[in-house]
Amino acid sequence: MKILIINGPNLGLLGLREPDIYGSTTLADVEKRLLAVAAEFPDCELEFLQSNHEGVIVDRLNAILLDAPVDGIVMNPGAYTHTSIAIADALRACSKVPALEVHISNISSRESFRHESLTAPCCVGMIAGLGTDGYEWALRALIRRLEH
Ligand code: CA2
Repeated sequence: MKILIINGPNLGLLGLREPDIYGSTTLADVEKRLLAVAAEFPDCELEFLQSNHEGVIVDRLNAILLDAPVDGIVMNPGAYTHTSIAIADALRACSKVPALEVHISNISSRESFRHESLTAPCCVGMIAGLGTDGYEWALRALIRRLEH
């Protein structure tokens, strides 16, 4: 089972700025934690991508249908959540592969421009507001879904 973990723009700064909103855990810490979770399951492989570029994320999603298949996706599209028809279309194109959207903060309780997610309707579900723990819950939920 191969799962792609995508983090969008500015999430490479996790733990380094704005700890009041996003906490003090770094992206490297999150990825380490997710690798430990994956190791609990036989044959579960993770691939990580963090990019500040919309096209890089679209390219990786398109590659799922071409030469780099995966079984599931955990994605925090960052600010592209609220703006990117291109990422939403790319997710829709590979909708046979379940995707779970993660937000560290509770986007519903923040500024109104963060309330709408263009990408969440293309996912099987969304976890928001649980801090960086949300990535772990998303990965576990996805693995459970893929196992059954
Ligand atoms: O809550 C989330 O996970 C968000 O996807 C984070 C995005 C924001 O635009 C979304 O509305 C909600 C922003 C990510 C920026 O990450 C930073 C981390 C540390 C320091 C600065 C930015």
